[in-house]
Amino acid sequence: IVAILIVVPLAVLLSPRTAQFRATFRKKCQAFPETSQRCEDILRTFEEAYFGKDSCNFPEEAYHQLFVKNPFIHSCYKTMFWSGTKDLVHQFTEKRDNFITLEGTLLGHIMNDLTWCGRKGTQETFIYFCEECKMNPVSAFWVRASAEFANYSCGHASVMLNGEISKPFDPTSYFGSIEVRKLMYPRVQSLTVILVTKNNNVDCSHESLQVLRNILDPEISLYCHSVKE
Ligand code: C8R
Repeated sequence: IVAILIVVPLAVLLSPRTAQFRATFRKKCQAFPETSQRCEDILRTFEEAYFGKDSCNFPEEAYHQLFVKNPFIHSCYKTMFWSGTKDLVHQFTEKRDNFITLEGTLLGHIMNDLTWCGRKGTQETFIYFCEECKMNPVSAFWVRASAEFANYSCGHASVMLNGEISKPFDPTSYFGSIEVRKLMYPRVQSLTVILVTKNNNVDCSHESLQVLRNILDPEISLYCHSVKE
């Protein structure tokens, strides 16, 4: 009985979840009327990236076709980045159409909150134990997507940072290690930090914003406002 109690749930966890994953993917893809006719094609291109591959040392280049075939179509000057403020930034941008986050774009919206991976010798999607290695199909997707999103941005960009953590700007985050480094003058003219705090005891003089200034292209103006949550 003990063996059954262990083996059966494990077998369920390790079995392919292709149909379930596809249903979720299609549903989220349909939310974009302008591309809803192409969802099957988008799904196929997406699956080609990881089908038959193991999760570890997964190359971000695997998603090259996905981004070539589905370029961004939003206004590049509305770009809103974030780090450590995922829920807050989406509450903020939901009500405003002058800002767009990666999750407001087709691929970012579909992949947000999903986990997926393949396995050698199968043409299936698995959804458990996919993120055990540093570079896995999920992290590789966000590496590629954040680089594409930042490369596409233009004009006056914004970023919402968390004033309640020790490093509101963390050079090892996706924002700090990928997006900031892709912002180049004159395509991007300024970056405005929205530093969110709970009780105003953190402000824009925070040392971690100096680190941001030092990494950002010197010709790009850096502005900052601290706001109370
Ligand atoms: N970006 C990165 N990671 C994202 C993401 C996204 O749009 N969307 C989701 N769901 N994730 P963090 P960060 C997941 O540490 O590292 C882009 C990934 O699984 O708070 O600076 C976006 O454009 C990832 O592991 O922030 C944004 O500007 C965590 O959420 C930065 O990069 C990352 O959350 C945010 O990445």
